[in-house]
Amino acid sequence: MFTQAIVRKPGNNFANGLTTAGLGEPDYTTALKQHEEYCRALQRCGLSLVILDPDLDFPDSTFVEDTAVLTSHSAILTHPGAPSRVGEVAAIRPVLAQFYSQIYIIAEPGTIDGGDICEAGDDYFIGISGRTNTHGAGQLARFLELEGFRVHSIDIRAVPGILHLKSGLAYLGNHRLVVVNALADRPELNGFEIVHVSPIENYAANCVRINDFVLIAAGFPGLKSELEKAGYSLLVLNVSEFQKMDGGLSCLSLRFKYMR
Ligand code: CIR
Repeated sequence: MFTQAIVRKPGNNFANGLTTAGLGEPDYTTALKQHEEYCRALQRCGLSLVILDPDLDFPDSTFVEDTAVLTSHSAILTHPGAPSRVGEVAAIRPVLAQFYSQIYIIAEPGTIDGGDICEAGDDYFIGISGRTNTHGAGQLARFLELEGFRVHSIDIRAVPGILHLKSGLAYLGNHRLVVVNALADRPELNGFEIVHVSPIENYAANCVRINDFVLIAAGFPGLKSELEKAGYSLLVLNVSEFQKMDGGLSCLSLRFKYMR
């Protein structure tokens, strides 16, 4: 159950962020509209939003998910793996301090991008990627284990086409994961029911379960009908301009349950 989300509007220099997608330049006006619709969807899921202004010093800062890992008891500030994004964390800290009294920090040489961290009930999966290294994963695992979670690392460095673990994996609740084929056989996922994503729909694997809904990217009929058949209420969102910058649905918010 989530009650809150933090988002940051994209800035007009959003197109200067990092990308490997090769899908062309994002259109800023369309990105703003898509971001507004995303915010409305979060509200429809029952979340109260903190909507931060664009931060022009950091063109990728609309992808707030990468700056922190949030449990019900603590906020863990990351140290993003891309040097151009490290400074985003300082701006998120005071926002999280309004909600969390326990704040941990990932320290160098550790790096973590929040997109590599997937909570799955009592388990956490940590993707070891081009952005998240084993030092960061070790630090994060210790914080999470203190809170009683089981932690599993999944090395995705040899998996082509996924920037972060959650580019290829999402948790739906009830021990069920949405997973791209390239990750579906990983032993770390044993014990979870797997919803497979067809390779032509890999981008859709980055869906997000929020309370009674699942957010899914527009344009992926296979996964959409699979999830509908399984009984989920879907909110379908066009995030084409964020896809051009290697981002997706999960990256655009930090979601949590406010306990105080
Ligand atoms: C980056 O390369 O860091 C951004 N352009 C995209 C980050 C996407 N974040 C995510 O998947 N959690």
